[in-house]
Amino acid sequence: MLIKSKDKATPKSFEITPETSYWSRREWLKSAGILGAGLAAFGGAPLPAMAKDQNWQAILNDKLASSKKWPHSAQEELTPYKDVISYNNFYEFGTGKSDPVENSKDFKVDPWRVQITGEVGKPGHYTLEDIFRPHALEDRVYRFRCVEAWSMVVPWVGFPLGDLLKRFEPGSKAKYVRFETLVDPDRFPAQRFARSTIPWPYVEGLRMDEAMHPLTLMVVGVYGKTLLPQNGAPLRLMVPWKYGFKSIKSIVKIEFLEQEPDTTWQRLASREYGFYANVNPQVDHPRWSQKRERRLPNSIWDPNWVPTQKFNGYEEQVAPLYAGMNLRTHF
Ligand SMILES: Nc1nc2c(c(=O)[nH]1)N[C@H]1C(S)=C(S)[C@@H](COP(=O)(O)O)O[C@H]1N2
Ligand SMILES: [Mo]
Repeated sequence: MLIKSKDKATPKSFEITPETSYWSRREWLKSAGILGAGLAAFGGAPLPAMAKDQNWQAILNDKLASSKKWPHSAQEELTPYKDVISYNNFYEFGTGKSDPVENSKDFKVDPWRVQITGEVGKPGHYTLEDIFRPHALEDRVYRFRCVEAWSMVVPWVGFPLGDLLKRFEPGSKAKYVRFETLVDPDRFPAQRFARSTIPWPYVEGLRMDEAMHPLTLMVVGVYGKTLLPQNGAPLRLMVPWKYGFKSIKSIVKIEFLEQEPDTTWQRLASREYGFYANVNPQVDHPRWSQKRERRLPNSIWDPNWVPTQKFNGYEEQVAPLYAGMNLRTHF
C-alpha cells in the first residue's frame, strides 16, 4: 500500500495554470473548434514516406521540451510521479499492481510500427516518427478513474487523438475505432504462458465521435518525460471521462470500422464491463459501489475517499455525446 507523501512537488511547466481560464461549455467548444467553423480538417503535414526508426526519441525529446500547458487542466493536487509509475494495471506484465514496474525494466520500444487499417484512406505501417512528427505536445492534467474505484490526478503529455486519426483520412463508413496492444512474449512476460489471464492482444474501442472529441488524448509522456513502459510506452490512450481500462497502452494497431468492436473486458465479463464504460457514480459495478473512489496516494489507514463525479467531472464537455442514451443499459 502507498503512503501519502508529505513533500510538495516543485512547480514545473506541466503544472496547473492559474484559474484565469473560465471553462464554460461555450468557451470550450469555441476553443475546440466545434462552434463556428466546425471540425476543420487537420491542417498539419501530410504523412511522410516511411521514416527511420532511430529518430523518434530525439524528435520526441524536442517536442517534450517545447510542450505547451493546456489551459483546462484539473485544479487538483497531483498524484506524485513515483506513484504514477509504480502502481499500475498492465496485465501484459502481470496482474499485480507492482508487476508492471518490476517486469518492464528490460522493455525495449524499438522496433515499433503502428498499423492503420480498415475504412481509411491511408492504411499502412507507420513508424513512431511518422506518428509524432507533425503534432505539438500539450501538458494536460486529467483526473484518472479506474473501474476498481481508485483514482489519480496525472499530468499527461500528448496530442488530441482526433488530430492523428484525421491524417489517415477515415472513410464515411468509419463509425468506430478499434485499438490493439502489442503481442510479443519477448517483451511482455505475461504473454509467455499459454494459460494467461486475458486473451491477447488487449483490445479497446471508441465510437468515432468519442475518438474525435478534443479531450481524447494520444499520450506519449507523463510529468514532462517520455512515457515509461509500465504506463504504456510508446503510445497510449487517455480518455478521461471513461474508466481506466478504455485507455489502452502500447498501441500497435488502429482499425476503422463500421460496427462496434468487441473489447477485452467486455468479452471477459460483459455483465460487469460495457463498451462505453463512462464513469458514473449512479451505476454501480455488480460487485462494488462506484459512488466514491480512493484518491492515490493513500494507505489502509487513510484511504482518502473522494466522491466520484459523473463522467469523471467532464460532464459539461462530453454529455452531448450521449444525449438520449440510457447510461444504465449502455454502461
Ligand atoms: N494493454 C493494456 N492496456 C491497459 C491495461 C492493460 O492491462 N493492458 N490496463 C488498463 C487499466 S484497467 C487501467 S486502470 C489503466 C492503468 O494505467 P496506468 O497504469 O498508466 O495508471 O491502463 C489500462 N490500459
Ligand atoms: Mo482499471
